[in-house]
Amino acid sequence: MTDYHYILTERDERVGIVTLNRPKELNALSIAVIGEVANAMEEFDRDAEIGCIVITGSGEKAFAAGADIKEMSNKSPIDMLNAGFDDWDRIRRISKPIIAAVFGYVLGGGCELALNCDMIIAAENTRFGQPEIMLGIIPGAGGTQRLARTLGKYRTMEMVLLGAQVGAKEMAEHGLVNHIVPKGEQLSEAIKMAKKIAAQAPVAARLAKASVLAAFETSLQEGLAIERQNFFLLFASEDMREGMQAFIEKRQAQFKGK
Ligand code: CO8
Repeated sequence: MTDYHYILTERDERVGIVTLNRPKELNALSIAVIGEVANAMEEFDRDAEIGCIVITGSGEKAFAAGADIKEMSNKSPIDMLNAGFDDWDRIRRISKPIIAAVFGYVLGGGCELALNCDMIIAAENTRFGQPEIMLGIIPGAGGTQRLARTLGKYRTMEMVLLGAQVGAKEMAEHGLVNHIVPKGEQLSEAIKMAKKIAAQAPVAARLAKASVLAAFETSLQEGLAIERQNFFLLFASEDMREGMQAFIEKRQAQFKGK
């Protein structure tokens, strides 16, 4: 693996783990941090030995307290345009499932990074929020859109107009958090779930993710067509033959990602 400055990467069996590693700055997401996250995730995405990715933060206080305000404070629109924000889109295009293991403050870009993931495991002390309005800006990496699609208009307005923070319990009630766990257990719980995903047929897992994400981009009719095409495509995979044969022979399937 490449050496990174602001993140840590490790593997646990078939799970690739990315840890934001600026605890003194509450894991603030500078442009360099997001670039490294995108690079590390792409590396795991290309790696046939990895079946699922987990992202978390270091320290006790925050998964990530947002984009780096000190870095952004004197930027012009053109600076921002040239700053490499395409890295957010690279993270959005990762094809393997990603689980966020969050705790403490999950604010601004930190909240948007978690929402970019496919599942969220949250410690019970997690506070989600989009406080950008208090800095004279608005969310810029998907917060208004992803929250509105799941939380609905009114609660999202409260988050983005007041910067109101929302606890893990309420986010879970609205379907934005998969599981709430005691503080300190979020990473082990996320890895446990990631290992189960990584044991599935890899191509099916990728196409399952792509099909679910299509629901956010398409009409129902188009989304159903994408699902059906992906369903048919999997009948060309060796893993489909193996999965069904293993069921018939009452044994564990041995998937190869082919
Ligand atoms: N950026 C830079 N530094 C930060 C950030 C941040 N977002 N958050 C905290 N820090 C730093 C503090 O400056 C402090 O540093 P120092 O010790 O050198 O003074 C250190 O981390 C510890 O923070 P605090 O002393 O403030 O800790 P507290 O426990 O008192 O407070 C809070 C914790 C409430 C989380 C507080 O730090 C805070 O409000 N942070 C800012 C939260 C915020 O406004 N986030 C939104 C940022 S804007 C954004 O995310 C836009 C996303 C756009 C995405 C890009 C699209 C293309």
